Amino acid sequence: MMRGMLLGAASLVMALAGTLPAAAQEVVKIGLILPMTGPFASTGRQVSAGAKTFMEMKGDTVAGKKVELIIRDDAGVADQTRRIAQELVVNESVQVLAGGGLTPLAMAVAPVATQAKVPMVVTSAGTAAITKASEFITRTSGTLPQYSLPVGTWAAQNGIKKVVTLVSDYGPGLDAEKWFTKEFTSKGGEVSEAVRVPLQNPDFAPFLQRVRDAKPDAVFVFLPSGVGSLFMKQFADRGLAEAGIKLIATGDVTDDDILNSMGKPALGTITGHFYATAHDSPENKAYVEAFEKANNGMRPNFMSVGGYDSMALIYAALEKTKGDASGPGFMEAVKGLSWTSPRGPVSIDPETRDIIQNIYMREVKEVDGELHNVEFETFAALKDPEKAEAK
Ligand code: VNL
Repeated sequence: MMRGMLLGAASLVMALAGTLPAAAQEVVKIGLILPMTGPFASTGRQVSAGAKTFMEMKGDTVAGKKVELIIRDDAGVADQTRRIAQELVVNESVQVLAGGGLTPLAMAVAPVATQAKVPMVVTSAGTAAITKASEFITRTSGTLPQYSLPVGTWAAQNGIKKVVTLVSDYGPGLDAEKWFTKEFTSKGGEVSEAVRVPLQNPDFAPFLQRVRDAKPDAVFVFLPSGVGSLFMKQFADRGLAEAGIKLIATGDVTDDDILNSMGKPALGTITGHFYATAHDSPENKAYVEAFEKANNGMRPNFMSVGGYDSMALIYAALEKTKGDASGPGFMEAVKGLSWTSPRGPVSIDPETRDIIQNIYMREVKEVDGELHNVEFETFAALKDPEKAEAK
């Protein structure tokens, strides 16, 4: 009898010893797949640095679980993104996927997320249709319709009558062209020509000549992050500003990461976007400070905030599910989440799983000897217009 009790107590102690450390070490693995090399490496560098900054600021545990971030390079090639996503889910037992540096890369993950029921948090890509490709996709960047519509409103209200649009010829560019044009023309403006440039290795010169010949009041531009400096140089070389053509764009063109290198020709450019390094809030001040300290003074751009907020979203969802990362429950938890981002207040639209956020109109100005996107007007709590229209 006594011996049995002792044995029972001993095995209870052993059982506790066996489970406690294991429970304390339970891990949630997050697979972040990004273009860390190739022409869009700046996006991978910024997104991964933003995600890591979140973990440095908020710690690496949530809801009693240890968070492990696995970063993989897809070099911007969609077939690789899909292969890496599969490999991470099957061999590494990753419970949440994140990344999607460009639209084709985000789209490549959609079937993997659906099949494996693994959530995918899109940090960067901006084509509206992406969140429709899988019930398991949510997004912390935003959509090109969201960034472009306010630029159309602003242009119509600020004496611009005739515009030529110039966009990269793929998903986000076509979305930008459509929503700038729709808004601008509905308010009385005229879009006289729609120019589309190739995504890969663009030479803007012949396209800028077409813009110049059309003699518009302004050219509205979307180009993916990282391409803006080359464009700005050719815009200046071709003398479009001297010809009286104003540059208006989505903030992807005056990306904070490379804005300083663009120099004087960038001054006065008007853009719409969700994040500027110069955004004035205590949350952003803390973010910029932590980011620059951890990254040798590198300036955080909007891509980094997509990365930071992907972790903010994952942490908040896991808190809600008490650490359970299984797909369907996680996706339910994501719907309606809200938090204060370095960009301002954000929430996840429970109907579309896309992000609801402020879009700011900004002007490139010199502040303390550096170029910045300086916000001057806010379009508050915008939903993705493409999905709002479809309803
Ligand atoms: C996309 C959209 C890519 C906006 C971007 O930079 C960007 C995309 C790489 O959807 O492919 O700034």
